[in-house]
Amino acid sequence: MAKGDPGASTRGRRAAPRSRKAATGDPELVQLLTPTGERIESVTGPDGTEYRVDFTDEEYRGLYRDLVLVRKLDAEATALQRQGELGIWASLLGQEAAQVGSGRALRTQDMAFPTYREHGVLYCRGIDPIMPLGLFRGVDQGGWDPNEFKFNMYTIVIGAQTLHATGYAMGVAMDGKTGTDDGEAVIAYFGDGATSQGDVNEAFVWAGVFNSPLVFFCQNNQYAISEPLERQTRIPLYRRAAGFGFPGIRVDGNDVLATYAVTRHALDNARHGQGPSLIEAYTYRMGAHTTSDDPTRYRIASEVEAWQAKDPIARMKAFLEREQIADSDFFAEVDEQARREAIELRERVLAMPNPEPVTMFDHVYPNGSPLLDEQRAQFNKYFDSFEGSTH
Ligand SMILES: Cc1ncc(C[n+]2csc(CCOP(=O)(O)OP(=O)(O)O)c2C)c(N)n1
Ligand SMILES: [Mg+2]
Repeated sequence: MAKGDPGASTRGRRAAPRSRKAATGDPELVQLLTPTGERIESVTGPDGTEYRVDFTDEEYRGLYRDLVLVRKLDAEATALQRQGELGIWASLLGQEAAQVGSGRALRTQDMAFPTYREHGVLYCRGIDPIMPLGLFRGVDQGGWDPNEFKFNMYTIVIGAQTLHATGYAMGVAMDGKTGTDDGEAVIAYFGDGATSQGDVNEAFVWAGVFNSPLVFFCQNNQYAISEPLERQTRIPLYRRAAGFGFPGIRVDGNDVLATYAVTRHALDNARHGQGPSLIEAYTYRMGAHTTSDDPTRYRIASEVEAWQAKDPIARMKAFLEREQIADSDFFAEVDEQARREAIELRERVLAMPNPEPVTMFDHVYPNGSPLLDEQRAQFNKYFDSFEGSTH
């Protein structure tokens, strides 16, 4: 995986794409890389903002590597669940560009609040991918230090993290950490279904009224489990922002370059004290909601096929090939790295020790509680009643 911050270095920059300059076909969708891998030099958003990226060849290759590694690790986790090694897995298949593009747009000091599907953002934040697997294997509580990685805990309660992010962002502003190039911004991830939750709408109100340094990043993957988008909204989701008094924009979430450009712009506005915004990353959940779901029950194969033609990795590969930024040796080397990392991840998952059952009572409260102590004692007595029990 490419380390560091794509777009931050000024060496070896590609001044302009070698492919044709084109205007975006859809004014409601910011796109810098078409599904066939053609580069669009820049796109002007509805408010006049010009979106472009200015990457070196190495940075372009780094983004491709991220996309491939994230997809492979996700596929390995799905396989592990199918073999009974994880309790459940929420795959990000199809959403790699939305996550890598936004994840790489974050600066080191920015704080992210994820859902349960943000494995690609987690990866970009430098967290060991084994961490969420412990959670989904049920052998630990999936903990990492949010302050160390600037990436909060996975949140299963739909939309709740948008309120946490809003409170956190209000605190960032109150601490005077905005207003400069080094200011801190906050990003809250959530899905299309979450936009129907009260929590998310309350977060919009508070962030708007307090002009908080927050980017609401909605991955519209077209479904909330089996509920399609048309059951959530009658207008494009990004337009809801206007009603809360801040800007909204829709980006092609299968385009890692446009997602990066739009997110970086929104984060920079936030860190400079210009308040929140909503990004709707228009994408598609190519797999099941989780491994417990069977999407063939509620959607037709032709829809999935239509989105496969918009695959985020295939278009990036087509671009790198067309522009001769990468050759077959590079692609083979990335595939080999992905294969090695997946094997290593599998070995580490299988080697994870089972926790002692009584540890489920740990970490519930920072200083314990009499009720919990009583329950622990009852549990120990029950557990000891089994022949040969040790703990
Ligand atoms: C408050 C709450 N209600 C219901 C659920 C059950 N649930 C889990 S995922 C999900 C759908 C979420 O859809 P969306 O926000 O589009 O996110 P996606 O899973 O598509 O990324 C629901 C209803 C929950 N976890 N939390
Ligand atoms: Mg969804």
